[in-house]
Formats: sequence, structure tokens, C-alpha cells
Amino acid sequence: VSSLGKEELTDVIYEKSEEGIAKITINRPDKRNAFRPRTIQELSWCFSDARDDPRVGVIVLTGAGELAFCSGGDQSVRGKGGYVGEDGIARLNVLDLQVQIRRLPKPVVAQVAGYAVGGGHILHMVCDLTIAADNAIFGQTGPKVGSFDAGYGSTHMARLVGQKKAREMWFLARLYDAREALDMGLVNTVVPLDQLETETLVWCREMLRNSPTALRVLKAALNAAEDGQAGIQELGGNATMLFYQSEEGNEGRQAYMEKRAPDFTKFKRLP
Ligand code: 2NE
Repeated sequence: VSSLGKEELTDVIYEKSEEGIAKITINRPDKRNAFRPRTIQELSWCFSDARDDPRVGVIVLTGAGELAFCSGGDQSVRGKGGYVGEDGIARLNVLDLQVQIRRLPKPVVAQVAGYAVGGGHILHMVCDLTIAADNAIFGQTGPKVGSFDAGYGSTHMARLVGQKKAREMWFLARLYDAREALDMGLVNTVVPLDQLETETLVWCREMLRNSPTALRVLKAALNAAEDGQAGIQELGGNATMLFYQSEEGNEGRQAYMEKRAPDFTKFKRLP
């Protein structure tokens, strides 16, 4: 699927607007938008395209219909060791998708109507913001169906809602309505279902008006505080990107190309 093109998407709808919003919709409504390996491969392709497209400033992840954002892994294709695709290989490739969303240097907004449960709940948690409809229902079902996510699904949740609540969510596997999710800090806002799309656009447009570099570095900084060495690498990459745009950075490159000693004396050492 690495050579996948937009025309080959079956499980996902991918749209880009003139104003710079990419919208990625999980399109398996008959299964409450449960994902199979192909769904994740397609999502990954879309996120990669949205990352690389300089016209895209914000990405929205959502689910088709009003009944579900995503109900997690498709249990009908779950095999030994993961979810099994057409190639017969068992995969847990949603874990790679979580990392991709986390590392993507543009804001990713989850637009949630209906169920966001299991692996679908984790997908909304790793998005930067969540706009929920008043019919949204959140929770982990893993312990009921013989599954768990001991990565971001647990540790990032604890950072969002606190240790006690995270243990409650995982150990009891209860479901929570949108108001409870808002009170817990799981989502940013709750709006009537018929205003979900409009409200998401309002939040996206507000971010699009702000400095893309500021948002990019802030996302990396907020990640770095939690992601250890990988987080520092992400934040550090932004420093290199900015340094490469500076006169001082270019003096080094220029001197090397001209086979002369670099002259860094003209650059101020700021306090
Ligand atoms: C989502 C929920 C609560 C919705 O309930 P309801 O009553 O609104 O719908 P219903 O009738 O349960 O579902 C409609 C159709 O969608 C299928 C159902 O089997 C049903 O199919 P039909 O009977 O019409 O043929 N469906 C829904 N979710 C599915 C799923 N995840 N896999 C396959 N088919 C699914 C209710 O449907 C529900 O509780 N779903 C299961 C949620 C779940 O346990 N997800 C997996 C968690 S584990 C996970 O995602 C995971 C992980 O923990 C670690 C790594 C990777 C993944």
C-alpha cells in the first residue's frame, strides 16, 4: 500500500479544501468505523500526504455517519498476533499510526460523533484536539474483549485524565458520555450534533490564522515533555529547521562550499 493513490482508497475518504484543511474520514459505518489493517494503511497514506502538502495547515480525523468516530480494531479479522489483512499477515499497525499522528508537525483535530471506543478512543486521544458532538460516547473496551494498549493508550490517557481516572477507564471498561468526557479533560468542547462540522471548522480556521511555525514548535514541545529522547529529537529537529533558515546557519554551509574558514564573528551572542 506504500504506492497507494487517492483513487484506491476504499476504507477512507480523503478531502482537502482550498483554505488548507485536510479531512480524513474512516468510512466503514456498517462496522461503526472499526479499522482493519488496510484502513490503517490508508489512514497512514492520507496523513503522510497531508503532512507533505505545504498547503495543508490543519488535519481533521473523523468517522463516517453520526453513530461512530471509530470502534477500534475490527474483531472479525483479529487473529493470533494482530489484525489480519488480505495478505494473511497479523498486524497492530494502528500503533504506528498513533506515532505518525503524534509526530505530525501540524495540528490534528478529532471530530467525534457517536462512539469513540477501544482503539478508536486512543486515536482521538492522540489527536491534538477533540471536538465532540453531544451524542459522543467514549471509553476503552479492551479488557472486555481480551485486548489492551499499554502504550499511548494508557500513558497518554493518564496524562489527560489523571492516574485514578485512567485506571478506572481501563480496569472497569465503562463508557462515558460527552459531558463526562469534557469534565475529565478528554475533549476540548462539546457541541450539538448538528453543529459538529461547523464548530470543527471554526477551531481549524482559528488555528490556520496563527503562525504555523509557532504551532509546530509548540506541538513538539508539548510532546517532548512526555516522549523522552524521541520527543527531544522531534523538538530538536525544529531547531535545526529554523537554524537552516538563518544567516548564521548558512554561513557554515557557504564557507564549506567555498572551501574557506567560516566567519561566525558577525553573529551576536544573545543573552
Ligand atoms: C461500538 C459499539 C458500542 C456500538 O454498539 P451499537 O449497539 O451501536 O452497534 P452494534 O450493533 O454493536 O454494531 C453494529 C455493527 O458493527 C459491528 C457489530 O458487530 C455490528 O455488526 P452486525 O451485527 O450489524 O453485522 N461492529 C462494531 N464494532 C466492531 C468492531 N470493533 N469490530 C467488528 N465489528 C464491529 C459496539 O459495536 C462495540 O462495543 N463494538 C466493539 C468495540 C471493541 O471492543 N473494539 C475493539 C477494542 S480492542 C482495540 O481496538 C485495539 C486494542 O485494544 C489494541 C490494539 C489495537 C486495537
